[in-house]
Amino acid sequence: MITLFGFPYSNYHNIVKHALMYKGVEFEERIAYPGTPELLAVNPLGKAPAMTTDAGTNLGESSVMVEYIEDAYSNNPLLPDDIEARAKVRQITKVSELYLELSARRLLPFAMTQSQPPKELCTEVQAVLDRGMGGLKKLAKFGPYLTGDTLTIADIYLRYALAIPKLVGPTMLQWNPLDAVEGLAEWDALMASSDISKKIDADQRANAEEFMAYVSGSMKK
Ligand SMILES: N[C@@H](CCC(=O)N[C@@H](CS)C(=O)NCC(=O)O)C(=O)O
Repeated sequence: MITLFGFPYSNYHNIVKHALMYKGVEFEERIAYPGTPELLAVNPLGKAPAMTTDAGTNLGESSVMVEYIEDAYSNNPLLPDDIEARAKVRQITKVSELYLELSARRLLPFAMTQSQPPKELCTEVQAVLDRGMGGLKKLAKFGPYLTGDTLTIADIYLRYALAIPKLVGPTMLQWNPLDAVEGLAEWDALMASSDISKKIDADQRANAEEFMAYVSGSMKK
């Protein structure tokens, strides 16, 4: 059985968890925080999430894990058969990761400490977010899912990638990411309405206190 290491407060962890749940793959969720010996044993970077496959292979990087799950388990496909269409799904996934999640993540330390980031940093981050959103505007079909009538890896990835822009945007950039692309707010609500998303969001809320304790403990070190 697959073991998923990480913690439910993590948006990256939840990408992999959502894919496993959607595909109906049995897995054990083992709570592990970044940099701990348990996580370092399965991911040399010590980042969450990580995963041990049925065959005993240790994997890191959420996008790699999701692709592995798709390759290893054929039920409830998360990628289309057509290779051109598969590449378009991966393009949206990559845009979500590189331009929406990672750029906004630069403001996360300020959100955690409730401090104001430097203006220049906000300007830099906003420029990358605008570029990513500009790309999404052209790539997303909202039919109702990002590439048409079927949920794919891109939908799962964007849902959790958006968590960080949603967190830092309104307070630090006076910007709501859901207003940046027509149809995005409706898509976001649709994604949130699934039973899987509800379970993942509830698990995330339940992990908040423990995660905050981990953060304040690791900041004191
Ligand atoms: N590119 C990685 C990013 C994972 C990541 O940054 N996870 C965070 C938790 S949400 C983490 O482990 N942070 C601690 C660190 O960077 O040391 C992935 O896709 O899995």
